[in-house]
Amino acid sequence: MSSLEKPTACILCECNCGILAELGGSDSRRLLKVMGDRAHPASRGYACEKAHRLDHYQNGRDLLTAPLRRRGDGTFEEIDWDTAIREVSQRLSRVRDEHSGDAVFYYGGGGQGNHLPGAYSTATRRALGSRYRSSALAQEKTGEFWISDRVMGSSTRADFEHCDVALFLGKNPWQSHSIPRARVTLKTLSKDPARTLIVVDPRRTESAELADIHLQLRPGTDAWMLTALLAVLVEEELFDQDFVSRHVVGAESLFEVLKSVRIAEACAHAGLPESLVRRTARLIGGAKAFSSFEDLGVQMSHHSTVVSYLHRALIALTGSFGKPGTHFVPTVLVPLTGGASRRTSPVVSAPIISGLIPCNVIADEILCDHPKRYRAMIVEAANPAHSLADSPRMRQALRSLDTLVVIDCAMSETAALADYVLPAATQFEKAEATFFNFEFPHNTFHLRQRLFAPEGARLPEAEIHSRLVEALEGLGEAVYKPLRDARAIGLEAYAQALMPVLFDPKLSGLAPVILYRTAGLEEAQREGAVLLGIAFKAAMENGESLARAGFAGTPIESAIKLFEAILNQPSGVVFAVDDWSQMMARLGTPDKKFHLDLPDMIEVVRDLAAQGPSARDARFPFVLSAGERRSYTANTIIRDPMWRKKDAQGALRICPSDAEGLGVVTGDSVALTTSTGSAVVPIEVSDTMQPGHVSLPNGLGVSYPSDEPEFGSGKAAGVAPNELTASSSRDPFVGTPWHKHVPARVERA
Ligand SMILES: Nc1nc2c(c(=O)[nH]1)N[C@H]1C(S)=C(S)[C@@H](COP(=O)(O)OP(=O)(O)OC[C@H]3O[C@@H](n4cnc5c(=O)[nH]c(N)nc54)[C@H](O)[C@@H]3O)O[C@H]1N2
Ligand SMILES: Nc1nc2c(c(=O)[nH]1)N[C@H]1C(S)=C(S)[C@@H](COP(=O)(O)OP(=O)(O)OC[C@H]3O[C@@H](n4cnc5c(=O)[nH]c(N)nc54)[C@H](O)[C@@H]3O)O[C@H]1N2
Ligand code: SF4
Ligand SMILES: [Mo]
Repeated sequence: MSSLEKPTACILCECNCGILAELGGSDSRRLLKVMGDRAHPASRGYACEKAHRLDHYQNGRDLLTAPLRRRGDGTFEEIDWDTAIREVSQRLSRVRDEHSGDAVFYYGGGGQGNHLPGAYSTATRRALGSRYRSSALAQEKTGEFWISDRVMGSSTRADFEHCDVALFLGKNPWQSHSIPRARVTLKTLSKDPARTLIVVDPRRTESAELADIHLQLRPGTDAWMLTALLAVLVEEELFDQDFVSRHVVGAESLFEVLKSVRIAEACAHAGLPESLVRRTARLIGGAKAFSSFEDLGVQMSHHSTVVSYLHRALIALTGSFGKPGTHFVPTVLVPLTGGASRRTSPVVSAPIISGLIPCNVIADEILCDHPKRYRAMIVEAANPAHSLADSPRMRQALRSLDTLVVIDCAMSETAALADYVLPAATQFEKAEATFFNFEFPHNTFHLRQRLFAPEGARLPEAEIHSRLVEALEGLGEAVYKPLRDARAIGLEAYAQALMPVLFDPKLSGLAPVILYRTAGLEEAQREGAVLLGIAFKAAMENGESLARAGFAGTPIESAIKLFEAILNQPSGVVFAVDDWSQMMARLGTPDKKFHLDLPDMIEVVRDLAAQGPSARDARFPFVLSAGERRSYTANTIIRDPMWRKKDAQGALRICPSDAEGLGVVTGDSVALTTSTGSAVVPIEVSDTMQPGHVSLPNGLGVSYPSDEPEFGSGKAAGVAPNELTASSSRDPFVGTPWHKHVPARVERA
């Protein structure tokens, strides 16, 4: 490692691969060169092509440099931090005092790699009495969380490195990753004749190209495909009878429905040859170790929650849990998953899963005269004006709020609508970390140290929340001073002095800020302070896993050892070591069994088996998948369109016969229309697509000040997918959107 090579992580997807960044340039503020960091315990030197373009994030032209306040005429003016903190805390506390903290809604808290803001924001929310919140997870994963919680009381991940049969359901890991070293794992699976890679996707994706079996079903028909697959398992007695009798409750009620399924018909509904579905069922049923992963292709499409249930049934009935190469429950530092709470949303009574309001009802919860509507909103490290369904209505909702405060490092579509924009340090201008830690049996955590001082007036979120909490609660030296004195003695004395704070009902909710102000960390790691509290909680809950990783002792001792290791290992640390033998005990159900007798799900499976997919609206003969992950897409984390080495305008992919029917070729533009809106977009004719299906990339259509004539100053490159989606098109149980199945019309432009 040269002196200019600094360990950090890529922030463009949830893998957060460890990288070494070579810093330089005239101002020494550029990421000149990036390579995979072999010392990172999970990615072990792996990085994909996107990481090489991170300088476009750090040096984006629309990064904010000062707090902004909206003027009466709608434009922004720069203000100083003292004014910003005073006015924001006054306006938010006024909403709280007039209507209760429930009227202050919090959205975001982190993107793909920055989860410390969410940890600090809990203190601000506590100070405001704000209880309702949401994040991107509530437009993708809450169906899976809800079902997993009901079936097994926990959420699982899978061990693709050691399985002999791998299934990707509505997931294209070649581009989207989500598992460590995805391309290496896919290629290894593909090359090994003793192992089978199965991909379920209506497109022939890069992952499907490598697969032994590609189930290229019709969009939105996964429920029929899975029902047929499970019915074959039952009919041919391919399921794991021993596992089912010992570890599964209620399988009979599902079996009863599956026995009545007309397999040939269900396969026909999915557009798949029955022989291929049977072959797939036999491979999965006969697997020594079966691993699977479902993602947006099913979670954002018809019957999403039912598909999550059928997927869980496939895991349980094949006994694919708790042994190498199958599914496991990871030890987590901060739990991100959870079941339904007893409360519902205040206006439309939507379910709250994992503590999150369904994203598709947020606009409904604002745009009404209901006394309990949200009147103020804090948006942090998220861009809901771009990422949530029906952007025109979302903009209307955000504009109608009494107060919108946005904490972001760039002038996002959401920041552009705010009353106050608070400029955050970028992820390389502060210490940051991800809580997407799902490795097994060795689980890893990486606190990245800051690479640069924040530019202009940008501040780390930890500092912003501390100032807000101090303004709201009068928190200050009376609390800080004794803790700083203890810290001067050592970490042990400090941790002891913290105990009364952590157990004080008034102060415990403000602990992240107290830690930040008193932990006395070096500048490059300062935002890591909250991790001492998180480590303590982990030591209380998962002491044995931490001890096996070398952090043994009382919870305080264990937490201090882990905290020190996190600070001293700039490429990441193994914080938990587990064993397959503990897995059954990790099921969160009271009897430690899988529960497949969910009457609501079984009823839907029965109904679906009796009928086919619903007929298409003749006005919209195409299915649009709005938001495909491609080589140079990363949500809206990088806003400069020049970061994309290819496909700068984000072409709409369409199959050759459909293109021929329209009389268009690659590079021509078409008009793409849905019930919500219309856009003109260039096409790419691709034989990876099937007739009637078109696919638009994710994360495009963000505005950016650019000199490039092809983009025009301040104009957006490409189509923002949610100008075309509808918030009513969503799962009936949990409210997740059906972005992958938007009825659309394609015409020559
Ligand atoms: N390059 C890149 N990587 C990313 C991201 C990014 O923006 N860019 N974003 C990250 C994030 S936030 C997430 S959540 C993940 C998402 O990762 P993925 O879920 O893998 O991403 P998508 O490309 O949105 O959808 C996966 C596939 O679903 C398929 N699909 C569409 N309709 C159906 C259907 O009816 N049935 C089935 N079975 N499949 C269908 C699509 O053809 C597509 O190939 O990616 C992460 N990684
Ligand atoms: N139609 C359609 N819509 C989709 C999807 C789809 O497939 N189709 N995918 C959905 C999915 S899976 C996801 S996860 C969401 C993602 O959507 P969002 O969760 O809304 O997040 P991002 O687009 O990742 O935007 C992240 C924001 O964080 C800012 N940011 C970056 N670094 C920092 C930082 O250090 N601090 C702060 N405060 N801000 C920072 C960026 O400037 C950006 O404005 O989009 C969803 N929307
Ligand atoms: S985009 Fe994801 S897989 Fe690629 S280098 Fe970054 S974190 Fe790793
Ligand atoms: Mo996502």
